[in-house]
Parts: sequence; C-alpha cells; structure tokens
Amino acid sequence: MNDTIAAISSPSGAAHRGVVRVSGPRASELLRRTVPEFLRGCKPGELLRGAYRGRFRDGRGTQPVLVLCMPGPRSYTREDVVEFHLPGCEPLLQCALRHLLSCGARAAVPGEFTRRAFLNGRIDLSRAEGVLALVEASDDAERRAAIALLSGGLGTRVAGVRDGLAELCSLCEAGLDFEGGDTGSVSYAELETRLDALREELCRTLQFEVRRQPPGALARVVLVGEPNAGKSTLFNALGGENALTSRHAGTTRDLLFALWSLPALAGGGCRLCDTPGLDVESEGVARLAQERAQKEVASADLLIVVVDGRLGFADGALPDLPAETPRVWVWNQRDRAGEPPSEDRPWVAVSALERTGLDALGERVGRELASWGLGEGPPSSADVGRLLFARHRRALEVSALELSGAQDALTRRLPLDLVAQNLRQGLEALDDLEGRTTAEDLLDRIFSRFCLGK
Ligand SMILES: Nc1nc2c(ncn2[C@@H]2O[C@H](COP(=O)(O)OP(=O)(O)OP(=O)(O)O)[C@@H](O)[C@H]2O)c(=O)[nH]1
Ligand SMILES: [Mg+2]
Repeated sequence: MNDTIAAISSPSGAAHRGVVRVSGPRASELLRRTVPEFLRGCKPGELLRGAYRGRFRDGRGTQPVLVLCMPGPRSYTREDVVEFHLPGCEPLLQCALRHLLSCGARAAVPGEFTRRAFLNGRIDLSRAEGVLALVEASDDAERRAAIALLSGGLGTRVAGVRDGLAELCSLCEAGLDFEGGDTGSVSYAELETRLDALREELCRTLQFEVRRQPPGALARVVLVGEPNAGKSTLFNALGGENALTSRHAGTTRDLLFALWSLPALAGGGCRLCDTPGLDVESEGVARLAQERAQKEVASADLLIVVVDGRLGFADGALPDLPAETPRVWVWNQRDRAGEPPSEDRPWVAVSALERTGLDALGERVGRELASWGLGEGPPSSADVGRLLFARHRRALEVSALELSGAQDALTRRLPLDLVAQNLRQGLEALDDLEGRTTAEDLLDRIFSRFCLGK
C-alpha cells in the first residue's frame, strides 16, 4: 500500500461537480504538481487539512478546482487523501485523472479506497460492506439496513460477545492444567452461566440480522404438505429454528420464516417458510390459517412438498398447487417409513427428526432455484447487499453452533480442552465477520463489487 491511487469517485454522467480522489503517500506531491499555489509555504510531503480554491493544471490547460486536503491518519483511508472537485464534465475529469496518473499515481481498482480504510484499521469489514450496501441500496429497507451496518451496529454488538468469548476461552485454557473435574479458578457452573449469556446475546444478534434482511431479497421457498407430515420438524432442521412440533395434526397455525443457508447459491441462501398443513376441509381459525398458507404458496419461488413416507402421496390430498411453480418432493420420516418407491417421483428421502438427507435436499433445491435463475449467477448490484448480509448471518450461525457445542460439552462435564476447542472455533467465526482473519480471496470478492472511486 505504499503507492498512491487515484480514481474518479463521482458517478458518471453530467453533473454540476465531479470528484477525482487521490490517496497515498504521494498525495501532497501530486497536489503540488497540479495545483502548485497552495503548497508554496509547505515543506515537501506536508499536507495541511482544509479546503482551498485554485486552478487545476491538467497538462493542457487549467480548470477551476476546489481541493479538499485530508492528511492521514484522520482521513477515510488513514492515508493522505486529496479530493479535486472539478466541473462535472466527464472528458474533463478523465483528463485530470490521466494527468494525475502521468504524475505518478496508479489507477485505483473498484473498492480500493474502502479496502485501504479496512486494511488500515479505519473500519471493520461489516462497516466496509455497509458502504457498499448503501451505495447500492435500491429501496428504503435496504438503505436502513446499510446504515445500520455502516454505523457499526453489528460490529459493536459482536465485539462484546467476542471479548466475552475470548475471556472464557482463556479461562478454559488456563484450567487445562488442572486434574479431572477441577477447572482451576472457575467452576463448570460458572463457565456455563457465562457461556449461556454469550450465546443468548449471539442469538439475539442473529435474530436481528434475520429480521432486517430486506424483504423479498432472497428466493422464497415454501414447505407445504398435509398436516403432520413433519414440515415444522424439517423447518427447524433446515433453518435452525425452534418452531412448535407435535404429533397432533394442526400444530402450526401461522406462517413462520427462517433463513436457510445454501452456500451453492450466490445469494447465500433462501427464505424458508413453514406453513400450516394444507387441508382440503377446514373451518374457523383453521380456515384463516389455510388462506394465509395459500397466499404464501401462490407467491413462492419453489415449493417443497413434504410427505409422510408412511402414508405416501395420494393425488387429491392437497389443494391444487400452482402448476408453474417448481417443486421438490420430500419423502419424510424415512427412519420409520423406509425408502421411497424410486419409480414414482424424483423423491428426496429425509428424516427431519434424525436430520439425515438434508444435504441432498439442499443441493436439489439449490440446483432447482439456480436452473430458474433464482439466486444464481453473477449477482446483480441489488443482490450484492443481500449477499453481504448472508455472509454475516453464516458467520453468526457458525459461531452460535460452536457455542452450543461448548455448552453441551460443559453440561456433560467433558474435558476443558474440548470446550476450549469449540469456543476457539466460535471465536474464529466472529473474527471472520469482522474481517480479522478473512482470507485474501474473500476480501477480493467483497471489494471487487464496489464501484470505482469508492
Ligand atoms: N420418526 C420421525 N418422526 C418425525 C419426522 N418428522 C416429523 N416427525 C414427527 O411427526 C410429528 C409431526 O411433526 P410436525 O413437524 O409437527 O408436522 P407438521 O407437518 O409441521 O404438522 P402441522 O403443523 O400440524 O401441519 C411430530 O411428532 C414429529 O416429531 C421424522 O423424520 N421421523
Ligand atoms: Mg407444523
């Protein structure tokens, strides 16, 4: 990062003003060469904070310019930053940029200013993503979500959990030297209490992330089937939820939503909806529940038809489903129903209760959605913000899962090194979220989606 980058950072097209932005150690030198009058009294390399008017020399002629000088580290990138505000005419801005490049700047790649801000510790990754999401927000919900990211809301919430987790981890690791049952300075019970609190906070954060997903952002996948087929059990298994299930038909009354991670999809997953069992005959409240379910079914991108394998599927058992909506057939309860008759439908056999066959189901659904162009392919700019949120959610989910593992190990009084291992992994997932340990190629992917000059 010891070179100096430059790019036009205003949107293309005619405007009153356009901005060429420069960041790096040679910013003041470039300023001296293009607008010499300001720096006359300054030492070489010195840059004084402020805004100045003058004339920009682009090698051919001069243009009126407003220069904003922001010496590092109190600048967006923490480097010396100079912005040239010029008349907003594209050829003129291009000419100014070319001149800066000929004077020794390098053309910035998309997102490079924000990447520098991140690498120099000015912002964490979720805030960097907030910048991107804000630039690309296409409606008010997205804009609000982006601002929440940008203001570091997620980072702050996660930082608390992270610190607590790091402390817990070192307590466990310190206790490793003690013999069976004894954890040294703290008891198992105390570790449990602390872990409980952290896990709860993490789950709240996760819930918050789920709720602020822009509606309609992800492909909508709806679970349908007869009452008691095991939809809610499957919903819980796929979406990590805790919806009510029971052996009585008619347990689910309302629509329930969760996010189902499908890494194969560019969007990172889909929105999964659990519905009341579809029943041809129903009245009263049950009738109202049916109507809601039907509405959701009508607007679904894909239906997962859940069938209790012991009963099989009989035509006419379900009200008509929209013929054009793609669907995946699930043969549930295979642990007690056995495998499906292979010839009748392209079944995916699962046991929602024992959580088997779920990967195959995810793969089938992902493939199906992709083949309809849903959540697949190079993401459109509007999809990008969603992808970022999906990344946050996955990191939170992984972390929550590891904490459950740790909790389980504590409850069973397993050796502390096992507990510590889970905690470490939970911690690493959170570090990924903040970008502390994020791999270079993920950073490339994230920042390459920014537009030039940001
Ligand atoms: N053995 C076994 N039992 C299952 C499986 N899936 C669901 N069950 C059981 O089947 C019963 C019904 O499951 P639910 O998930 O509540 O079914 P549902 O389709 O949501 O039912 P409604 O909400 O009433 O429409 C529960 O007792 C579950 O534990 C499975 O794969 N194997
Ligand atoms: Mg249910």
